[in-house]
Amino acid sequence: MGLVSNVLDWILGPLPAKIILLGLDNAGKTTILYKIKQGQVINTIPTDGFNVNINTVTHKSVNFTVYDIGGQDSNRDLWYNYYEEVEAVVYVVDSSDKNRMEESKLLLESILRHELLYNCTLLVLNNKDDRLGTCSNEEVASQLGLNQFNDRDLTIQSTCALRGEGVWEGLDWLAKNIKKKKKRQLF
Ligand code: G3D
Ligand code: MG
Repeated sequence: MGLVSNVLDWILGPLPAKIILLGLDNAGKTTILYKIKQGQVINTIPTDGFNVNINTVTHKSVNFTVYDIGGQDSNRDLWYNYYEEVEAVVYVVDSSDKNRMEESKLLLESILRHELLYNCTLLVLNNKDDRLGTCSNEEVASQLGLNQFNDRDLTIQSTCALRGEGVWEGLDWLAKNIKKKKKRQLF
């Protein structure tokens, strides 16, 4: 199967996949985008505190277009403009910010309820794990109520965006998952 899969990767070339980085402000989204960046980051012009950074990253035969969507919740209507054809949501949590876990849970629920994201894969990045007294993956999974999303492909990965730790492991998982999904659609 490994050989067949490798030949398919070669024939298909890098698969395109649009992913969106979401989460509360200050979680570490922009730090993550810059840590994985290849080439130039495109920045939209900030309007009313809303801005988007875009970068394309090729990793493990997947050509990710990564959208880092910033801005307050009050601008959520603008976020929806980026939900079309999204393959995966990368949801970033500040594991040291225990006071905002409930807020983060509500935000994640509202995002995943959106009809355009009904079928997308979910990668939760439990960020800032370099800090003392942070929440473990299990604690964050429980506080975000991730088990309610078990009908979709999901995982949680701890990261330290500042040092880039865990971020590539998260992308490895996404690449594997996205390739599997696309091959399932082909056959
Ligand atoms: P956002 O895009 O989600 O709003 P940013 O968040 O990427 O702007 O990060 C917010 C702050 O958190 C930044 O600090 C950034 O350096 C810090 N940060 C991001 N990732 C990590 C991490 O893994 N560990 C630690 N300790 N800090 C992190 P400043 O001081 O620039 O506001
Ligand atoms: Mg940001």
